[in-house]
Amino acid sequence: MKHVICILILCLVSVLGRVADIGQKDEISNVITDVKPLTQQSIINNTTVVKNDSDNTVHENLIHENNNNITKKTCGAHKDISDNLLDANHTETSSNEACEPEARVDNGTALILTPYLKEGRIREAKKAARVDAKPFLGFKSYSGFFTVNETYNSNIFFWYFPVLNKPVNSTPWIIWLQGGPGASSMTGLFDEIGPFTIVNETLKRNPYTWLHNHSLLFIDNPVGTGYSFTEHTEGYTTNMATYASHLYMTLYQFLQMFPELRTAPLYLAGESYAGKYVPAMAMEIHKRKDKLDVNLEGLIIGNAYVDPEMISHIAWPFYYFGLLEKEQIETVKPLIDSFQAEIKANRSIEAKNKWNSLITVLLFITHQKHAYNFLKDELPVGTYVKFLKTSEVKRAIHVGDINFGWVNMTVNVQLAPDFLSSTKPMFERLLEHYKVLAYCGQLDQMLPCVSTSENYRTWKWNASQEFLAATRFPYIFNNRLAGYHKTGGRLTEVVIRGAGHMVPLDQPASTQNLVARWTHDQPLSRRFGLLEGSFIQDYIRNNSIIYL
Ligand SMILES: *[C@@H]1O[C@H](CO)[C@@H](O)[C@H](O)[C@H]1NC(C)=O
Ligand SMILES: *[C@@H]1O[C@H](CO)[C@@H](O)[C@H](O)[C@H]1NC(C)=O
Ligand SMILES: *[C@@H]1O[C@H](CO)[C@@H](O)[C@H](O)[C@H]1NC(C)=O
Ligand SMILES: *[C@@H]1O[C@H](CO)[C@@H](O)[C@H](O)[C@H]1NC(C)=O
Ligand SMILES: *[C@@H]1O[C@H](CO)[C@@H](O)[C@H](O)[C@H]1NC(C)=O
Ligand SMILES: *[C@@H]1O[C@H](CO)[C@@H](O)[C@H](O)[C@H]1NC(C)=O
Ligand SMILES: *[C@@H]1O[C@H](CO)[C@@H](O)[C@H](O)[C@H]1NC(C)=O
Ligand SMILES: *[C@@H]1O[C@H](CO)[C@@H](O)[C@H](O)[C@H]1NC(C)=O
Ligand SMILES: *[C@@H]1O[C@H](CO)[C@@H](O)[C@H](O)[C@H]1NC(C)=O
Ligand SMILES: *[C@@H]1O[C@H](CO)[C@@H](O)[C@H](O)[C@H]1NC(C)=O
Ligand SMILES: *[C@@H]1O[C@H](CO)[C@@H](O)[C@H](O)[C@H]1NC(C)=O
Ligand SMILES: CC(=O)N[C@H]1CO[C@H](CO)[C@@H](O)[C@@H]1O
Repeated sequence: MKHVICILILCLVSVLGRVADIGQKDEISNVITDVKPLTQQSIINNTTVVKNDSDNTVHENLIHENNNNITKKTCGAHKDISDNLLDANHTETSSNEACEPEARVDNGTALILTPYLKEGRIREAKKAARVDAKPFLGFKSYSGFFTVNETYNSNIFFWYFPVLNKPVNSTPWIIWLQGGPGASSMTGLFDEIGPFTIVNETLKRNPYTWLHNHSLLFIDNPVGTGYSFTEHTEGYTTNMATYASHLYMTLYQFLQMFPELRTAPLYLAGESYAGKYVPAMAMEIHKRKDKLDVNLEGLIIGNAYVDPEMISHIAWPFYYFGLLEKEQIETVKPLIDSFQAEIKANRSIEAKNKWNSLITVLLFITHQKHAYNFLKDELPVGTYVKFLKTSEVKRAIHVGDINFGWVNMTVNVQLAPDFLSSTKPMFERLLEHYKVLAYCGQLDQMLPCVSTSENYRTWKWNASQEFLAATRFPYIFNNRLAGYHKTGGRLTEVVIRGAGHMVPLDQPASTQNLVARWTHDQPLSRRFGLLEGSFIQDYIRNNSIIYL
């Protein structure tokens, strides 16, 4: 029984780009029940503090239009700017007290940057966000929070690394969004593409970091994920419009602090459930491109969940990989049928529950612990959490005493109504303006390449024919076959050999190379000119006698 429960827990977090620790039952069940009421109601009912005062420039419209009647705070009104901070305690401050917002970077307080930006204190914000490089092998970085919903005091955590030894304003930059929903982008940072990783409890450089050729911005999204937080149960995200708008507000504020990135080519990247976040954020940027001065060039998705069609045939790859026999599929068929019926009826929450059950059963029958790489018994992920929770690190990255969970199940459950949403129509629009790299780890069972690939072939945009007609080439890296790639009509599809769900974790070297080449418009691999359809037809004609 325990086995099943553990697997169920695993499955609850399954489309995530990450896997829960087997055996962490207690932690997870705590998480599920921790939708707790706000402790300091007055903060919420009293976010509107004072109107602007003459001696301060308050920047209007910092936040998204929806928000523009909310907070105007000034020092002149003798309200501490920290009213907006997590531990706000409405203490009276005397009138002759300095009205500079404090850089509250100690363990006890999170660094909320929004109040600085509202007052145009950009330089101070940047200074406060600067991370002490000492605990991080000397890498320069910045971190902090941006408020995205003042009513519920919802704040998004970011950690930004400017590119090394290259001009920031012209080198491509990448925004990384983990899947989940509810998985922290710190997994992307420490276990996949960031400059350092934990090896045997020690921080080590990651030679395959994407930072060599890009500036990197990691965002914990949606609210409640990783170090991002909200103070109210209503603050959780339940739909695409909300996370799209929160991501946009985060970017808007971030660019005020780092305007040098406005000209640098921007790529939005993520895996798994980020197949929704990435295009949703891109659409928001696209719709507001007159207002937001940014140079969006493309989208990168890995083993992405874009459309319900991609998950509806989940049992078959188990069968084709030889893990499940036909008779077993027959046994599971009633569950498969009922899962597919929920998809057809567009019932998100029910479909998600049945999908969880189905994977639980498939893993149980096949005696697997997870479905992220069928050649690996264990996934070496999440070992960074202990390091990230140390006092020294928390102080350095300005997160105060905010709780960190590498997967927040509350976020995961709250977003269930979004489970069956599709971003396929968004990709169909975005491909007319931006390029898209869709890579796929071949050994993944959650979002297997065959399912994602078949879905891409149903996308209709003005150059879909070019994509369908394009030749697929071997992807050669270090003189070895590393996968396959195909490009047509701004869409590049790559299969990475020997990788599972988390491609940069399993094949870091080839993935690093692939992404850098793609963002720099370089050929991905040596070309093999003889693989066009017509040549293959000749080849079959000329050689068929050998085989028939
Ligand atoms: C705001 O205050 C009212 C009472 O004045 C209370 O009923 C309500 O629950 C509060 N709202 C929030 C979001 O705390
Ligand atoms: C805010 O400040 C501006 C310029 O200092 C002033 O014109 C305006 O009336 C003020 N608004 C309020 C609500 O005090
Ligand atoms: C804050 O979030 C709530 C719940 O999602 C939403 O109803 C409200 O409009 C948001 N407020 C703003 C200012 O965006
Ligand atoms: C924004 O303004 C409207 C109209 O003045 C008001 O009804 C609403 O409560 C305000 N929203 C917030 C979050 O203050
Ligand atoms: C808030 O201030 C009051 C009065 O100064 C104090 O008693 C209380 O402990 C403070 N609360 C926190 C959370 O700091
Ligand atoms: C980690 O430690 C174990 C045992 O001490 C050792 O066998 C292993 O080689 C180490 N791994 C690395 C990458 O250093
Ligand atoms: C999940 O997010 C909520 C809201 O920020 C937070 O209260 C809770 O502690 C988080 N859980 C974990 C395990 O991080
Ligand atoms: C599914 O339902 C959601 C609302 O719950 C709706 O927005 C969406 O358009 C529906 N999708 C389909 C394919 O009918
Ligand atoms: C800082 O956080 C650590 C644990 O993360 C805790 O042990 C310590 O007491 C905290 N320090 C302060 C000043 O809150
Ligand atoms: C597709 O549409 C975009 C935007 O209108 C245009 O720039 C592009 O050239 C078109 N591509 C093709 C192949 O027609
Ligand atoms: C990536 O950066 C490395 C180190 O600076 C450089 O050698 C390499 O050419 C770069 N690759 C691309 C595609 O720009
Ligand atoms: C709605 C609400 O709780 N408003 C309170 C805001 O704070 C002031 C004093 O700071 C109270 O008087 C209000 O009742």
